[in-house]
Amino acid sequence: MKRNRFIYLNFTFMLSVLLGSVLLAGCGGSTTSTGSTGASVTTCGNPPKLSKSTGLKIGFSQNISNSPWRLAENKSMEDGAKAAGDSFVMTDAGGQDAKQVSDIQSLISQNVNALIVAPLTQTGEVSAILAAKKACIPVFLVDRDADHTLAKPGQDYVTFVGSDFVKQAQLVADSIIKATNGQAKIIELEGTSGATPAILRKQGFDNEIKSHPGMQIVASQDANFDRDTARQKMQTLLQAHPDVNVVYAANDEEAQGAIAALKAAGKVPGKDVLIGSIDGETAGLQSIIAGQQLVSVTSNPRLGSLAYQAIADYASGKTVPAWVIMQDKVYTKDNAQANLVNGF
Ligand code: GYE
Repeated sequence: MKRNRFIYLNFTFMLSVLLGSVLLAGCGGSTTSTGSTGASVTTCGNPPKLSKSTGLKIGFSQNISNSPWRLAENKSMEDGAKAAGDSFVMTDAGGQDAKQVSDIQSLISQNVNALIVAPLTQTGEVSAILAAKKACIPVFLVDRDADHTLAKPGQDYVTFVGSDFVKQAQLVADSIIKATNGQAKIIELEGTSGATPAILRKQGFDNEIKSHPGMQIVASQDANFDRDTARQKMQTLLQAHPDVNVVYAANDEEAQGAIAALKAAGKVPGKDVLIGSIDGETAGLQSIIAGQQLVSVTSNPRLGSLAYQAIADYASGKTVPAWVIMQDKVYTKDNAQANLVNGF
């Protein structure tokens, strides 16, 4: 009797173990443990391996779709999926970290094979990136990176596909230093607070002008990478600093806002005030051609081909570098017209 009971208990135990693992596999879960570094380690790889290599279901989490840059990026991601023969689901967080976290969670529960995430900020989406890892879904960050002290490329996510933001800002600074002979009173319009390109573009610009004592930043404000926010901030800043002769804007949309505010204040952009920014969007190129903007360094939004190449390489077991760098160009009056076709 005792022996029968033992066999029975043993049987139910084994049955529940079996059932548990079937359930876990079904929802794409994994067993996790905490390694010596405190980082979570999944049984499906660090980062998780791709469960298949063709006919993937790709989830793309966009942080906001409010500008030509973002629309060009969305198209590039969708086109890339088509070209690869993958299916594509996209979410749009409307500029809210909390919404982007729940978007990513929803893509995880839709059992996507891989996630492409354009995080709004460096820290805001980290919890969701780690949740995807836990659910055995490899994550590819595009356009903006995450804080490496909280989530590491090559470990928690596969890679960051995007531009060298420090270099972009250095190139803008170099153009401005040259055009002003190192004498400038500058208004700096920053990008969305906490976003990688905002942080690194400020760092790159501020460091580059440091060795030129005649280059002085008189005011620096967050304009959220947004045209109308920049216009309003610029309007107020111009009242306090009517003698500025340079605007450095973190993207072309902000530069467009600054140009509008300068015109409204009776100033001639491109003459009274030189403007430098980043992106290479059509509006920026047209402003350069019209003599109203000095320079725009590209930040190519068409990251799809690099992203899907990284996914294909990862699926075939090739090593994907922690950073897949998008190469950028400098647009000035010398090449703006010829590159108008590359605008967006
Ligand atoms: O420069 C800007 C956008 O994250 C690199 O974000 C991107 C930047 C881009 O809003 O226009």
